[in-house]
Amino acid sequence: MNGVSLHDLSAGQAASVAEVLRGLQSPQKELPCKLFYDEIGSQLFEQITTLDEYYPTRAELRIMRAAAADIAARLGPECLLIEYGSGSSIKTHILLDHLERPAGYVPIDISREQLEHAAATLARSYPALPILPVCADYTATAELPTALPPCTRRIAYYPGSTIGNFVPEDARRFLASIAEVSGRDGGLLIGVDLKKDPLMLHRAYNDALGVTAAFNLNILARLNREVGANFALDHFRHYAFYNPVFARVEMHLVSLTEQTVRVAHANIHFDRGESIWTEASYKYNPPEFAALAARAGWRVQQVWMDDRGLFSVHYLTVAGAA
Ligand code: AVJ
Repeated sequence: MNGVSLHDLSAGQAASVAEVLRGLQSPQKELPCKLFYDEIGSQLFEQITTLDEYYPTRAELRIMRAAAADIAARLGPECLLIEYGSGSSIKTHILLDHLERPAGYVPIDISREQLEHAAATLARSYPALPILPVCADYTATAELPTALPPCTRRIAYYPGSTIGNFVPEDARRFLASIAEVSGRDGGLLIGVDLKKDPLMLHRAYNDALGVTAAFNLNILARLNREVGANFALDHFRHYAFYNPVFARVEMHLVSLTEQTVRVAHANIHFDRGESIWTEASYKYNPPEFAALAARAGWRVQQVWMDDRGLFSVHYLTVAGAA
């Protein structure tokens, strides 16, 4: 693998039975959205990013292309890039093409196959760049297992508006833990999806080809494969909508019948119409995100948006640092 060696903290990355059962046995059934990203789910997500209706990826790429030189100037020379949820690392290519003598790249992802593939691709494009991939659930462990190469400053990169998948209090906690890893001189480059026409949001999570539905339902297929569950996928409906009270898209899997499903050693009962909540995707206006980040010890230095105002990329530094 081009001399790239991977740190694996994922313990085989199987879904944790205890965490799954805790979610399915609570009054509002829920499953953690990180379970979407097994090999099949990561491929389905890559397909989502190419859909006509799913605007965020294209909007963020447009911002990154237009602002790359600006961003690189902000980040400065010899920075160490630490990417949370690196996925296919496409946006990272744009960044690395513009950074001045980057000290290294640390991609962190829960999907081992995708991480290996992305790290190998980057190693071919940037043969001199130290790449230190970490396979981990970064929501559970903020600490990095590797000795990091020396650098001018550590830059956390968190694209894709994945911060929106946390409820705001968890988002604050996660941003605060990133500040710990980055240190006093650290920076954070983060993609944040913006509030907008709710019908546009609705379409983005209800695409005509049904890829988002397949992505949502794959979580049940995964439980069938990995923890000995017997979900009948055609007895559940993908249901996604924008909730303006909470400024979030909610994705659910709604039971179409009264049914009992075996999950590991437990029986889970569903009433007709009962849902499993699988994902929240919060949307922020720039001042709202700045306020959230401030509560985590970050100060916004600059915000870039696409010309249609759909998406934003924020650069922040640790508040109180020089
Ligand atoms: C890009 C991971 C943040 O909330 O939009 C896409 C994933 N879920 N369609 C998002 C997702 C449904 C997603 N993230």
